[in-house]
Amino acid sequence: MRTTYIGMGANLASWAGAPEATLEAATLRLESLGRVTRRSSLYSTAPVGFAEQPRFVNAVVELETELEPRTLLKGLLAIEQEFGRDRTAGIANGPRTLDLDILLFGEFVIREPGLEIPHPRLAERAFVLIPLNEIAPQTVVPGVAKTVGQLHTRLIEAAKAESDAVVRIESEAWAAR
Ligand code: PH2
Ligand code: MG
Ligand code: MG
Repeated sequence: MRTTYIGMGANLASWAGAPEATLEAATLRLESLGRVTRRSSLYSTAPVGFAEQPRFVNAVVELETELEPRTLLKGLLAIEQEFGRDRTAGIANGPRTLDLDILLFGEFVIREPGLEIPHPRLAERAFVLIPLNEIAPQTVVPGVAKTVGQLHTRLIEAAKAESDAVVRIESEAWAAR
């Protein structure tokens, strides 16, 4: 059994409803790939990489799984598709109904086409590090030999100016557990 952390993001509505409802419904679907043992708060975040799109809703969940990394990745892509993920527009960092990224997979370091663990942009993305730090501050990020908490502190000190980049939100759709 491995402890993995899955980054979740959405900024378009899906059949499940608004992004908040999509993330809730997708979390239930993640139970088909393992056991969801922790979840962060929800955050409203400014889009990174491509500005002309709605704000995102982001969260991170902890998933205990027996699956191999490639199998987990396939399962995540299938769930993205269930929620209407359309990759045909081809805009890098563009709008989406659901994005599920493997952030950490136990102690694994994998650098293969289509499968990079830890997530290569983890340390620079507040929309990932803030929710991840909420549920796993002591977890060591393999490869960089720093904890999530250390990376979080470094990023927050560097990015103090952008105050509305990541804002914690409350949603009835996202049961606090
Ligand atoms: N995902 C991206 C690119 N930009 N910006 C925010 N705020 N949240 C995201 O989840 C996100 C993004 C690529 O996956
Ligand atoms: Mg992503
Ligand atoms: Mg992705």
